[in-house]
Amino acid sequence: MEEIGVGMLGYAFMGKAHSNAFKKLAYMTWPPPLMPKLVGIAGRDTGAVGEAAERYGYDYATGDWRDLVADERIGLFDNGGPNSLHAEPTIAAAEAGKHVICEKPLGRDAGESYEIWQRVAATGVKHLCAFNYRFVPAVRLARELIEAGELGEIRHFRGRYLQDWADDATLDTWRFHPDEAGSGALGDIGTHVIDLGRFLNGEITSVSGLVKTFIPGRTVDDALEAAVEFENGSVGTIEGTRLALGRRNAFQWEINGSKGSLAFDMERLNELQVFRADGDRARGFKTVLVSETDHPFWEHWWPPGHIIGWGDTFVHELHHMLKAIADDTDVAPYGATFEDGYRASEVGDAILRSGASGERVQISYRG
Ligand code: SOE
Repeated sequence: MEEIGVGMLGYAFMGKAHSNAFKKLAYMTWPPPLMPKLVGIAGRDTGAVGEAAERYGYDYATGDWRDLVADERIGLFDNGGPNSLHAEPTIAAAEAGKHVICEKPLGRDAGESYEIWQRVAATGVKHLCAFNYRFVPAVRLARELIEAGELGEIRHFRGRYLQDWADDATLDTWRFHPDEAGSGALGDIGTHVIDLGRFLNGEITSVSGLVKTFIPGRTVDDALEAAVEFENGSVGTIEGTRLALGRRNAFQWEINGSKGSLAFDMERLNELQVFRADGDRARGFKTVLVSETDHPFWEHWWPPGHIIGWGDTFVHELHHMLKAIADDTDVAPYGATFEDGYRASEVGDAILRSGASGERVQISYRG
Protein backbone atom coordinates (compact mmCIF):
# COMPACT_ATOMS: atom_id res chain seq x y z
CA MET A 1 0.00 0.00 0.00
CA GLU A 2 1.55 3.29 -1.13
CA GLU A 3 1.74 5.83 1.69
CA ILE A 4 1.62 9.61 1.69
CA GLY A 5 3.10 11.66 4.54
CA VAL A 6 0.74 14.31 5.90
CA GLY A 7 1.79 17.60 7.48
CA MET A 8 -1.04 19.42 9.27
CA LEU A 9 -0.97 23.11 10.15
CA GLY A 10 -3.51 23.70 12.90
CA TYR A 11 -4.68 21.52 15.77
CA ALA A 12 -8.00 23.13 16.79
CA PHE A 13 -11.39 22.63 15.08
CA MET A 14 -10.11 22.00 11.53
CA GLY A 15 -7.01 20.17 12.76
CA LYS A 16 -9.38 17.81 14.56
CA ALA A 17 -11.79 17.44 11.61
CA HIS A 18 -9.02 16.77 9.09
CA SER A 19 -6.94 14.46 11.35
CA ASN A 20 -10.07 12.45 12.15
CA ALA A 21 -10.84 12.16 8.43
CA PHE A 22 -7.33 11.04 7.44
CA LYS A 23 -7.44 8.27 10.06
CA LYS A 24 -11.02 7.20 9.28
CA LEU A 25 -10.66 7.16 5.47
CA ALA A 26 -7.77 4.70 5.84
CA TYR A 27 -10.23 1.96 6.86
CA MET A 28 -13.64 3.22 5.75
CA THR A 29 -12.62 3.74 2.10
CA TRP A 30 -10.59 0.50 2.09
CA PRO A 31 -8.30 0.20 0.28
CA PRO A 32 -7.57 3.97 0.38
CA PRO A 33 -6.02 5.52 -2.77
CA LEU A 34 -2.95 6.25 -0.63
CA MET A 35 -2.42 5.34 3.02
CA PRO A 36 -2.16 8.62 4.97
CA LYS A 37 0.77 8.67 7.40
CA LEU A 38 0.42 11.42 10.00
CA VAL A 39 3.98 12.75 10.06
CA GLY A 40 3.84 16.21 11.67
CA ILE A 41 1.44 18.78 13.10
CA ALA A 42 2.24 22.44 13.65
CA GLY A 43 0.71 25.09 15.86
CA ARG A 44 1.61 28.24 17.77
CA ASP A 45 0.86 26.78 21.21
CA THR A 46 3.52 24.07 21.58
CA GLY A 47 1.78 22.54 24.60
CA ALA A 48 -1.55 22.20 22.79
CA VAL A 49 -0.01 21.01 19.55
CA GLY A 50 2.11 18.46 21.43
CA GLU A 51 -1.04 17.03 22.96
CA ALA A 52 -2.71 17.00 19.54
CA ALA A 53 0.21 15.01 18.08
CA GLU A 54 -0.25 12.41 20.82
CA ARG A 55 -4.06 12.42 20.50
CA TYR A 56 -4.18 12.01 16.72
CA GLY A 57 -0.97 10.00 16.27
CA TYR A 58 1.40 12.37 14.46
CA ASP A 59 5.09 11.42 14.63
CA TYR A 60 5.94 14.89 15.91
CA ALA A 61 4.59 18.31 16.86
CA THR A 62 6.31 21.60 16.10
CA GLY A 63 5.77 25.25 16.86
CA ASP A 64 7.04 26.19 13.37
CA TRP A 65 5.20 25.19 10.19
CA ARG A 66 8.49 25.59 8.26
CA ASP A 67 9.57 22.25 9.75
CA LEU A 68 6.70 20.58 7.86
CA VAL A 69 7.64 22.34 4.62
CA ALA A 70 11.25 21.15 5.03
CA ASP A 71 10.31 17.55 5.88
CA GLU A 72 10.91 15.33 2.82
CA ARG A 73 8.61 12.64 4.27
CA ILE A 74 5.61 14.97 3.85
CA GLY A 75 3.92 14.77 0.44
CA LEU A 76 0.67 16.50 1.39
CA PHE A 77 0.52 19.77 3.34
CA ASP A 78 -2.87 20.51 4.91
CA ASN A 79 -3.49 24.06 6.10
CA GLY A 80 -6.19 24.31 8.76
CA GLY A 81 -4.74 27.41 10.39
CA PRO A 82 -6.25 30.88 10.82
CA ASN A 83 -6.90 32.79 7.58
CA SER A 84 -3.85 35.01 8.09
CA LEU A 85 -1.70 31.86 7.96
CA HIS A 86 -3.13 30.49 4.71
CA ALA A 87 -0.92 32.25 2.15
CA GLU A 88 2.74 31.94 3.18
CA PRO A 89 2.78 28.31 4.42
CA THR A 90 0.62 26.98 1.57
CA ILE A 91 2.71 28.69 -1.11
CA ALA A 92 5.95 27.54 0.56
CA ALA A 93 4.70 23.93 0.76
CA ALA A 94 3.64 23.92 -2.92
CA GLU A 95 6.95 25.47 -3.97
CA ALA A 96 8.65 22.67 -2.02
CA GLY A 97 6.75 20.21 -4.22
CA LYS A 98 4.06 19.15 -1.77
CA HIS A 99 0.43 18.77 -2.76
CA VAL A 100 -1.70 21.19 -0.74
CA ILE A 101 -5.07 21.47 0.94
CA CYS A 102 -6.15 24.82 2.38
CA GLU A 103 -9.26 25.50 4.43
CA LYS A 104 -11.70 28.15 3.26
CA PRO A 105 -11.64 31.05 2.83
CA LEU A 106 -8.48 30.65 0.73
CA GLY A 107 -7.26 34.17 1.48
CA ARG A 108 -8.51 37.08 3.54
CA ASP A 109 -9.67 38.88 0.40
CA ALA A 110 -9.75 38.31 -3.38
CA GLY A 111 -6.26 39.74 -3.87
CA GLU A 112 -4.66 37.33 -1.42
CA SER A 113 -6.74 34.40 -2.72
CA TYR A 114 -5.67 35.22 -6.29
CA GLU A 115 -1.99 35.30 -5.31
CA ILE A 116 -2.22 31.95 -3.49
CA TRP A 117 -3.95 30.36 -6.49
CA GLN A 118 -1.49 31.76 -9.04
CA ARG A 119 1.67 30.91 -7.06
CA VAL A 120 0.47 27.38 -6.22
CA ALA A 121 -0.91 26.63 -9.71
CA ALA A 122 2.50 27.56 -11.15
CA THR A 123 4.13 24.69 -9.23
CA GLY A 124 2.02 21.93 -10.77
CA VAL A 125 1.00 20.33 -7.45
CA LYS A 126 -2.58 19.28 -6.76
CA HIS A 127 -4.54 21.85 -4.77
CA LEU A 128 -7.87 21.60 -2.95
CA CYS A 129 -9.73 24.42 -1.16
CA ALA A 130 -11.63 22.64 1.60
CA PHE A 131 -15.23 23.48 0.80
CA ASN A 132 -16.33 20.27 2.48
CA TYR A 133 -20.07 20.77 1.88
CA ARG A 134 -19.58 19.71 -1.76
CA PHE A 135 -19.02 16.26 -0.23
CA VAL A 136 -22.34 15.84 1.59
CA PRO A 137 -24.12 12.88 -0.08
CA ALA A 138 -27.33 14.92 -0.47
CA VAL A 139 -25.40 17.76 -2.14
CA ARG A 140 -23.65 15.44 -4.60
CA LEU A 141 -27.01 13.76 -5.36
CA ALA A 142 -28.51 17.22 -5.99
CA ARG A 143 -25.68 18.04 -8.39
CA GLU A 144 -26.23 14.76 -10.25
CA LEU A 145 -30.00 15.35 -10.53
CA ILE A 146 -29.44 18.89 -11.80
CA GLU A 147 -26.76 17.75 -14.29
CA ALA A 148 -29.19 15.08 -15.55
CA GLY A 149 -31.72 17.84 -16.28
CA GLU A 150 -34.26 16.51 -13.78
CA LEU A 151 -35.03 20.01 -12.51
CA GLY A 152 -35.35 21.51 -15.97
CA GLU A 153 -34.45 25.18 -16.43
CA ILE A 154 -33.19 26.63 -13.16
CA ARG A 155 -34.93 29.83 -12.04
CA HIS A 156 -33.80 30.28 -8.42
CA PHE A 157 -30.97 29.41 -6.07
CA ARG A 158 -31.33 30.72 -2.52
CA GLY A 159 -28.71 29.85 0.07
CA ARG A 160 -28.30 30.89 3.67
CA TYR A 161 -25.85 29.81 6.33
CA LEU A 162 -27.25 30.52 9.80
CA GLN A 163 -25.36 30.13 13.08
CA ASP A 164 -25.69 31.86 16.45
CA TRP A 165 -22.42 31.28 18.34
CA ALA A 166 -21.20 34.86 17.67
CA ASP A 167 -24.02 36.37 19.75
CA ASP A 168 -21.62 37.02 22.62
CA ALA A 169 -20.02 40.45 22.92
CA THR A 170 -17.42 39.06 25.33
CA LEU A 171 -16.23 36.33 22.95
CA ASP A 172 -12.76 36.91 21.50
CA THR A 173 -11.49 34.75 18.62
CA TRP A 174 -9.25 35.26 15.60
CA ARG A 175 -12.43 35.11 13.50
CA PHE A 176 -13.35 38.58 14.87
CA HIS A 177 -9.96 40.20 14.13
CA PRO A 178 -9.80 41.75 10.61
CA ASP A 179 -6.02 41.23 10.31
CA GLU A 180 -6.34 37.51 11.11
CA ALA A 181 -9.71 36.74 9.49
CA GLY A 182 -10.06 39.29 6.70
CA SER A 183 -13.84 39.48 7.07
CA GLY A 184 -16.39 38.02 9.49
CA ALA A 185 -19.42 35.96 8.50
CA LEU A 186 -18.66 36.72 4.85
CA GLY A 187 -15.38 34.79 4.65
CA ASP A 188 -16.26 32.27 7.33
CA ILE A 189 -19.67 31.01 6.20
CA GLY A 190 -20.67 33.28 3.30
CA THR A 191 -17.97 31.68 1.15
CA HIS A 192 -19.57 28.27 1.76
CA VAL A 193 -22.85 29.57 0.32
CA ILE A 194 -21.11 31.24 -2.64
CA ASP A 195 -19.16 28.08 -3.42
CA LEU A 196 -22.20 25.82 -3.19
CA GLY A 197 -24.18 28.22 -5.40
CA ARG A 198 -21.40 27.96 -8.00
CA PHE A 199 -21.19 24.16 -7.54
CA LEU A 200 -24.92 23.56 -8.02
CA ASN A 201 -25.95 26.46 -10.27
CA GLY A 202 -22.92 27.83 -12.10
CA GLU A 203 -21.22 31.20 -12.21
CA ILE A 204 -22.60 34.29 -10.50
CA THR A 205 -22.66 37.34 -12.81
CA SER A 206 -23.76 40.12 -10.47
CA VAL A 207 -24.50 40.86 -6.82
CA SER A 208 -26.39 43.54 -4.96
CA GLY A 209 -25.41 43.16 -1.38
CA LEU A 210 -24.74 44.55 2.03
CA VAL A 211 -23.04 43.52 5.24
CA LYS A 212 -23.97 44.43 8.81
CA THR A 213 -22.26 44.39 12.19
CA PHE A 214 -24.60 44.14 15.19
CA ILE A 215 -22.29 43.54 18.16
CA PRO A 216 -20.94 46.85 19.56
CA GLY A 217 -17.19 47.18 19.12
CA ARG A 218 -16.90 44.30 16.66
CA THR A 219 -14.80 45.21 13.62
CA VAL A 220 -15.85 42.45 11.22
CA ASP A 221 -19.24 41.77 9.63
CA ASP A 222 -21.81 39.76 11.57
CA ALA A 223 -24.13 39.22 8.61
CA LEU A 224 -24.26 39.47 4.81
CA GLU A 225 -27.24 39.66 2.47
CA ALA A 226 -27.05 39.62 -1.34
CA ALA A 227 -29.43 39.41 -4.30
CA VAL A 228 -27.60 37.62 -7.11
CA GLU A 229 -27.88 36.79 -10.82
CA PHE A 230 -26.39 33.62 -12.34
CA GLU A 231 -24.91 33.04 -15.79
CA ASN A 232 -27.69 30.53 -16.57
CA GLY A 233 -30.31 33.29 -16.21
CA SER A 234 -31.53 32.31 -12.75
CA VAL A 235 -31.69 34.68 -9.80
CA GLY A 236 -31.48 34.20 -6.06
CA THR A 237 -30.08 35.18 -2.70
CA ILE A 238 -26.94 34.52 -0.69
CA GLU A 239 -27.08 35.10 3.06
CA GLY A 240 -24.95 34.35 6.07
CA THR A 241 -25.09 35.28 9.71
CA ARG A 242 -23.58 34.05 12.96
CA LEU A 243 -26.35 35.77 14.97
CA ALA A 244 -29.47 33.81 14.00
CA LEU A 245 -30.47 32.70 17.47
CA GLY A 246 -31.50 29.07 17.56
CA ARG A 247 -29.72 28.16 14.33
CA ARG A 248 -26.60 26.18 15.26
CA ASN A 249 -25.21 25.13 11.89
CA ALA A 250 -28.12 25.63 9.53
CA PHE A 251 -26.64 25.84 6.06
CA GLN A 252 -29.92 25.79 4.13
CA TRP A 253 -30.43 26.06 0.37
CA GLU A 254 -33.21 25.61 -2.13
CA ILE A 255 -33.07 25.43 -5.91
CA ASN A 256 -36.17 25.80 -8.11
CA GLY A 257 -36.39 24.66 -11.71
CA SER A 258 -39.11 24.33 -14.36
CA LYS A 259 -39.54 20.62 -13.58
CA GLY A 260 -39.02 20.55 -9.84
CA SER A 261 -37.21 21.78 -6.74
CA LEU A 262 -34.65 20.59 -4.21
CA ALA A 263 -34.13 21.83 -0.67
CA PHE A 264 -31.60 20.99 2.03
CA ASP A 265 -30.66 21.84 5.65
CA MET A 266 -27.26 20.93 7.09
CA GLU A 267 -28.89 20.30 10.45
CA ARG A 268 -30.68 17.40 8.70
CA LEU A 269 -27.60 16.39 6.72
CA ASN A 270 -28.83 12.99 5.47
CA GLU A 271 -32.09 14.31 4.00
CA LEU A 272 -32.83 15.93 0.65
CA GLN A 273 -36.26 17.48 0.04
CA VAL A 274 -37.39 16.71 -3.51
CA PHE A 275 -40.38 18.06 -5.44
CA ARG A 276 -41.14 16.82 -8.95
CA ALA A 277 -43.74 18.64 -11.02
CA ASP A 278 -44.82 15.44 -12.76
CA GLY A 279 -48.53 15.69 -12.18
CA ASP A 280 -48.45 13.24 -9.32
CA ARG A 281 -51.70 13.62 -7.40
CA ALA A 282 -49.79 13.06 -4.18
CA ARG A 283 -47.85 16.20 -5.07
CA GLY A 284 -45.59 17.85 -2.60
CA PHE A 285 -42.02 17.72 -1.39
CA LYS A 286 -40.81 14.30 -0.33
CA THR A 287 -37.98 13.63 2.07
CA VAL A 288 -35.31 11.43 0.52
CA LEU A 289 -33.06 9.77 3.09
CA VAL A 290 -29.79 9.87 1.13
CA SER A 291 -28.36 6.57 2.32
CA GLU A 292 -29.16 4.04 -0.40
CA THR A 293 -26.40 1.83 -1.72
CA ASP A 294 -26.48 3.67 -5.06
CA HIS A 295 -26.35 7.11 -3.47
CA PRO A 296 -23.10 9.15 -3.61
CA PHE A 297 -20.31 7.97 -1.26
CA TRP A 298 -22.48 5.22 0.23
CA GLU A 299 -20.18 2.46 -0.98
CA HIS A 300 -18.03 3.38 2.04
CA TRP A 301 -20.67 3.23 4.71
CA TRP A 302 -23.56 1.22 6.19
CA PRO A 303 -26.82 -0.41 5.14
CA PRO A 304 -29.56 2.02 4.02
CA GLY A 305 -30.88 4.30 6.76
CA HIS A 306 -27.77 4.01 8.95
CA ILE A 307 -26.91 7.68 8.58
CA ILE A 308 -23.56 9.49 8.63
CA GLY A 309 -22.34 12.70 10.28
CA TRP A 310 -20.85 16.12 9.60
CA GLY A 311 -17.26 14.89 10.08
CA ASP A 312 -17.73 12.25 7.40
CA THR A 313 -17.95 14.94 4.70
CA PHE A 314 -14.21 15.46 5.34
CA VAL A 315 -13.63 11.72 4.82
CA HIS A 316 -15.16 12.05 1.33
CA GLU A 317 -13.26 15.29 0.62
CA LEU A 318 -9.81 14.02 1.66
CA HIS A 319 -10.41 10.70 -0.11
CA HIS A 320 -11.13 12.70 -3.28
CA MET A 321 -7.83 14.55 -2.89
CA LEU A 322 -5.81 11.36 -2.25
CA LYS A 323 -7.41 9.75 -5.31
CA ALA A 324 -6.52 12.78 -7.46
CA ILE A 325 -2.91 12.49 -6.26
CA ALA A 326 -2.73 8.70 -6.66
CA ASP A 327 -4.35 8.61 -10.11
CA ASP A 328 -3.08 12.02 -11.30
CA THR A 329 -6.67 13.07 -12.01
CA ASP A 330 -8.24 16.51 -11.63
CA VAL A 331 -9.51 17.79 -8.29
CA ALA A 332 -12.20 19.69 -10.26
CA PRO A 333 -15.12 19.67 -10.89
CA TYR A 334 -16.31 17.82 -7.79
CA GLY A 335 -13.59 19.15 -5.49
CA ALA A 336 -12.96 22.87 -5.13
CA THR A 337 -9.56 23.94 -6.44
CA PHE A 338 -7.72 27.12 -5.47
CA GLU A 339 -9.37 28.75 -8.49
CA ASP A 340 -12.72 28.03 -6.85
CA GLY A 341 -11.32 29.41 -3.62
CA TYR A 342 -10.27 32.58 -5.46
CA ARG A 343 -13.64 32.90 -7.24
CA ALA A 344 -15.54 32.62 -3.95
CA SER A 345 -13.38 35.45 -2.58
CA GLU A 346 -13.97 37.60 -5.67
CA VAL A 347 -17.76 37.26 -5.27
CA GLY A 348 -17.43 37.98 -1.55
CA ASP A 349 -15.44 41.15 -2.21
CA ALA A 350 -18.09 42.22 -4.74
CA ILE A 351 -20.73 41.92 -2.01
CA LEU A 352 -18.60 44.19 0.19
CA ARG A 353 -18.14 46.73 -2.65
CA SER A 354 -21.85 46.66 -3.43
CA GLY A 355 -22.65 47.27 0.22
CA ALA A 356 -20.29 50.24 0.30
CA SER A 357 -21.54 51.81 -2.94
CA GLY A 358 -25.20 50.86 -2.81
CA GLU A 359 -24.82 49.78 -6.45
CA ARG A 360 -25.20 46.37 -8.11
CA VAL A 361 -21.73 44.98 -8.93
CA GLN A 362 -20.92 42.88 -12.01
CA ILE A 363 -18.55 40.00 -11.25
CA SER A 364 -15.31 39.89 -13.24
CA TYR A 365 -12.56 37.37 -12.52
CA ARG A 366 -8.84 38.06 -12.86
CA GLY A 367 -6.59 35.94 -15.09
C1 SOE B 1 -17.51 28.66 12.12
O1 SOE B 1 -18.41 29.53 11.55
C2 SOE B 1 -17.40 27.36 11.33
O2 SOE B 1 -16.49 26.54 11.99
C3 SOE B 1 -16.89 27.62 9.92
O3 SOE B 1 -15.60 28.18 9.95
C4 SOE B 1 -16.84 26.30 9.15
O4 SOE B 1 -16.41 26.51 7.82
C5 SOE B 1 -18.23 25.70 9.15
O5 SOE B 1 -18.21 24.46 8.44
C6 SOE B 1 -18.70 25.47 10.57
O6 SOE B 1 -18.69 26.74 11.28
